[in-house]
Amino acid sequence: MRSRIKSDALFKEALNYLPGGVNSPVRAFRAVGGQPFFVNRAKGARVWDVDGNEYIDYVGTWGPAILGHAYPKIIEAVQKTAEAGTSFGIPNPLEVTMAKLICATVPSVKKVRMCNSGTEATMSAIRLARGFTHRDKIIKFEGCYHGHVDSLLVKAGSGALTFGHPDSAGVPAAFTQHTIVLPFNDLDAVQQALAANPGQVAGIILEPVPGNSGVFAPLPGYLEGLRQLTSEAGALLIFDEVMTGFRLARGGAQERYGITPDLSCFGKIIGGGLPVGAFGGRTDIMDCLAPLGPVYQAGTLSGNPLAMAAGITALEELGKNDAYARLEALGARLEHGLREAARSAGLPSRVNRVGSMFCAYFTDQPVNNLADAMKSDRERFARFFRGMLEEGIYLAPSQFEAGFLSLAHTPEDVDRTVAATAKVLQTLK
Ligand code: HOZ
Repeated sequence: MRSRIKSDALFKEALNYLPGGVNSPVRAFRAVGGQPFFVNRAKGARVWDVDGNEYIDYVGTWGPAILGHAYPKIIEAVQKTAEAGTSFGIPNPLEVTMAKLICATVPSVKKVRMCNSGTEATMSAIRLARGFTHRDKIIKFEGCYHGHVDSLLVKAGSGALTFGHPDSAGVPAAFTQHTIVLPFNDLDAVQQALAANPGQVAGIILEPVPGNSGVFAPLPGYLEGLRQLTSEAGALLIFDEVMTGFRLARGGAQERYGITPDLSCFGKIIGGGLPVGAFGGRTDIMDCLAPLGPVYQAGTLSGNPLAMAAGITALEELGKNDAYARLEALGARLEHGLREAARSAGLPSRVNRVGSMFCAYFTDQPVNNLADAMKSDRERFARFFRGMLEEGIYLAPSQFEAGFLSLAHTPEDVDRTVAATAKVLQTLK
């Protein structure tokens, strides 16, 4: 057993001062058993805990670390920018550079507003969709997670699902009465909901590749169908690309699948590891935002120079050296290896992967939506997680999260992970 004496002591102390000992629920390891470890160093594809244990990291700070941890050019950009001031609350040139970069990389985004988290981005995009269309209802999908926005915490994924509160306490029923929740990958359900609520649906928000109930892909024609149905209904199509943006292709899932949403939400990668969010889209919609229009949205730290400097560097680096082809090759190698390991162990499993996002479920049925994901044997997943951790491989501590590859992972890291998987699976039979 790895020694975690220092981590355990820190967690004991943390429990006195932080609810559950953490600042974000999934980190508490409650879904997988055991206690969280505390990290004080990360580099490339590795993290080290305070007891000196090393792990190959497939969480990547929940997505942002696509270039690897402590990427030298990002560190340099943040240090240099910090010397000139950490926050101005006055427009700064880096905001313009960032906005131009996002608009140039994601063609559906003609104008963008920076904010401070993915939650802020989706919350603001929903408000904007409602203000623009003068309609109230929003369609979301089971298992999709759009941050901890009141009206979207309905059948939500991620920590809400992990801890059995997909509909959170503390959200008045009145706040979700305009939220329609449908199964993912079911166009008929969308068609029926739009027909049943004529002229009332402001928008449909979705993770184009859901990554908060594990990972599942849109079936062929699904995103195209949503695009067509929303256009016909006068509703906006809102892609939550907080996870998938700048990850599944430089232009995100919308580039990968060739779909043009009306609004898009971003976070994670565009901050290069600093807190950030953004939403953007069609000019006529974005111009409804204050100060031009009546939809209010604001933020003291929005466009923060440190976050802009880190994010700009990350996005520029992702434009170099076949970054996405390399991520795809690593993903394919991992997918193949995990499938082979499960086949040899004779365990029912499904490995879902889109680009550098992946998830393994312990079920023999295809996983295309939340109901399918719920068929996975979560007790077995928990044992798998703990076994992998002992082997020095850190996966997300919940069945309902995505694994992320980075450009710092090597084929050797992947092979080591596959070998560890094969070993751990033998113990799960
Ligand atoms: N909601 C995040 C992943 N889906 C978890 C963030 C965190 O715990 O840091």
